[in-house]
Amino acid sequence: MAKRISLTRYLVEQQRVDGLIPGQLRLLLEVVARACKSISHAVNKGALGGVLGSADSENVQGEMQKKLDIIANEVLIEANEWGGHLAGMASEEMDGIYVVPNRYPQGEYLLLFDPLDGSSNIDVNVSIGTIFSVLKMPEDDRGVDAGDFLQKGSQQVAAGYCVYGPQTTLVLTVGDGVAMFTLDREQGSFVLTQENVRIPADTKEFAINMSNMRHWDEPVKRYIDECLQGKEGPRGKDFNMRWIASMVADVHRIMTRGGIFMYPWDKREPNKPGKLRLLYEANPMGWLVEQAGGAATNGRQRILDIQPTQLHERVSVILGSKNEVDRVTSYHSTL
Ligand code: AHM
Ligand code: MG
Repeated sequence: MAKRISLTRYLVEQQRVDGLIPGQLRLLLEVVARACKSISHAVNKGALGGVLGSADSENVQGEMQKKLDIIANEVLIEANEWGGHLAGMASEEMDGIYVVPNRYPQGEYLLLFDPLDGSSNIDVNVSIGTIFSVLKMPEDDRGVDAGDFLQKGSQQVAAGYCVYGPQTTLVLTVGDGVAMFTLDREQGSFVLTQENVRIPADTKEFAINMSNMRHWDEPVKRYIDECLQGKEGPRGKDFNMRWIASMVADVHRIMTRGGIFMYPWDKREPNKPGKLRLLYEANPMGWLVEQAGGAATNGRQRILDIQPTQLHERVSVILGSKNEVDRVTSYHSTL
């Protein structure tokens, strides 16, 4: 029988054998995984657990919160605040940062997350997920503040997501490629199911919310228009389309079989750079995709090179199979 490698063992080996991650970071990742397991159980219970529906509150971005958005946020905070590995946390669902209370030891890491991505899919039983990113506190910093979180994506020391779908799968990078772990519910542990995840450089599948087409900018219109022309058009091949409306699930498909995902800037709210958030969504997903051989840009610049200026900053996102992302990005400089 093939040897089963648990997430715990994988992380211990990354620490011990490869010296890739310090002990505190290993502990942090284990705690995040435990929190994801608990969120997965809550998601699974659905109506039986009384967790569906709206929470009748809005987050800082003016979006209606679902009960599960709030539950997932609390699970992540409660799991992580006491371990001594963190200085603070920031979440898509909280206005400001969460500083680890004085009664607990302070660590040197910062944890950022979108506790439950794809909220519109919760009540309809479609895949959703948790996205997280880990940064180090800037050196010689006394006391954590929001500015400490405004680091480029290239500074991340770990990033991952957990997709709650037909299976619960945790996908992780610590800068040494991407590994996938599937939750074994009977054993209660994540088991390594794929290492060295690679995204093919070419694809025939795109993911974008087509209902926004009339609001897009020319480069995105051109790219999609060429895909839609199929074999008879300039691309000389037929394309397929998928849009799950859960970034986690769309990115997971790309991790599994390639593809391109776009949530570009559009003219609906011209002052907003996009819908998705740089710190909680684009940076962790951008790094994971790059670690799997793909690319991630905002059309003009590599996502990981963007200097954030605000905690809840939004960004235009184009990521996935490298040749397609390069093509869309090149259309931005020629049009
Ligand atoms: P959320 O974090 O509030 O769930 O919003 C982000 C989600 C992404 O997962 C997804 O790609 C996008 O919003 C879908 O948006 P739309 O409903 O406009 O297609
Ligand atoms: Mg989200």
